[in-house]
Amino acid sequence: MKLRNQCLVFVCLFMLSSYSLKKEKSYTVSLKDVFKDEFYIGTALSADQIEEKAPKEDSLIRKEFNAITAENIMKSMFVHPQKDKYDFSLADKFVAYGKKNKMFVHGHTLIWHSQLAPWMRKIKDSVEMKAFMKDHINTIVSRYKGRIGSWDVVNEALNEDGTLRKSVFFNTMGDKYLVDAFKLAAKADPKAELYYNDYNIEEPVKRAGAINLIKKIKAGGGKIDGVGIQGHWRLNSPSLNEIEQSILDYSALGLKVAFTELDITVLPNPGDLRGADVNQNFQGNKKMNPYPNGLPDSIQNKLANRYESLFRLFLKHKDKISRVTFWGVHDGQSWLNDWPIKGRTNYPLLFDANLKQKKAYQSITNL
Ligand code: 9MR
Repeated sequence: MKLRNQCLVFVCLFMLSSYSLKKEKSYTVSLKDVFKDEFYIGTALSADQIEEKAPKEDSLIRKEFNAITAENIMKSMFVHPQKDKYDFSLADKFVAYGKKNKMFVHGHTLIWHSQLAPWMRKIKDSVEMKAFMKDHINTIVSRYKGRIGSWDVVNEALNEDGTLRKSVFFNTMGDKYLVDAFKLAAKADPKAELYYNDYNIEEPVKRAGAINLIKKIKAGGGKIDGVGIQGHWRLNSPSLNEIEQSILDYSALGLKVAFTELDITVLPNPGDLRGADVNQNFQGNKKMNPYPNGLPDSIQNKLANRYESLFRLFLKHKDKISRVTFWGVHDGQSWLNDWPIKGRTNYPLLFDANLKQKKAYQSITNL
C-alpha cells in the first residue's frame, strides 16, 4: 500500500514537471529556434549593443538571434581611418560578442563607395587603388580569418538601371576592381563565404545588372558564394513574384541567397508623391509623419501580413536561403526614423521601441 502511494506521488510529480516544461517552452519561443533548421536569423547591431550597454536589449538579442552584422562600425571610415592606421577596437568586440554567444558573424563591408574615410576618396589612379585594396582587404579579412563566416566583399556597386556606379573604385580601375576584391578576400580567408550585397536587386532591371556583375566576377576567376538582397522594403512592394524570381535567378547561378538588411517602412515616401519636388523639405510635415504616438491597428496588421507572406516565401525556398537578417533589433534604433526624412517615427521591425514583440513577430513565429 505504502509503495503504491509512493508510486502515485511520483507519477503526479512527473506529470506536473512535464506540464511546466511545456508551458515554459511556449514562453521561450524565439526566432532563431523557430527557424533553426531553415536559415540563420540575424540582426544588425549598433555600437552600444556590441558593448552590451543596455542589459534588456542584450538579453533580447541573445534570445532571438543567431547571426549578427555590425550596422556601422566595420565600415571603412571606422576601421581604416587613415592610410597607415586601422582601428579594430569595436570590430574586435563585435567578433568576440558573436563568439561568446555562439552566433554566426557576418562582415559588413569591405568595398563600398559610402562611409569611406576622406583619404580614400582622394585615391587617384589604378596603381594607388590596387595597393589600397590589397592592404585594406588583406588586413581586415586576415585578422578575422576563421572567425567571420561571411563577408559583403562589395556593397552597392550598381545604379538603379543596372550599370556600374561611378564610384572612386570604378573611376580608378574600371570594372576590374570587382574581380580583384573577390580574389583578395578569398586569398585572405579561403573558407569565408563571399557575397555581393545590394538594395533593389530584386527589381528586374537592376537584377539583370547584378546577374551580369556576378557573371563577370566568376568569369574573371573571382570566388563568389552568395548574393545579399538587402530587403529595405515597403508594405506593398516589391511584389512576392519579383522576390521569388530573384531567389530563383540568383540560385540558378550557383549562389546562396541571403536577405541581409530586412525592414519594412510603413511611412509615406516623398518619391511616392507623384509630381512632388523631392528636394522639398519634408521635415516637420505632419502628413509625412502620420504615427508619432503609435501605430494604428490597421497598419500593424498590414505589417504583420506582409512579414508573414515574406517568411512563407522564404520557407518555400529555404534550401536556397542561408540567412535572413533584420536591419536593427527594435523600431527605436532603425535608420528609417531618419531616412529619407529626419526625425520621423517608423515601425519597420518585429520589436517596438520598448522591445515588445509586435504582431508581426507572432505572425512569423506562428508559421
Ligand atoms: O543603418 C546604417 C545607418 O546607421 C548609417 O547612417 C547609414 C550610412 O550610410 O548606413 C546604414 O546602413 C546601410 C548599410 O550599411 C548598407 N545598405 C543600406 C543601409 C541603410 O542605409
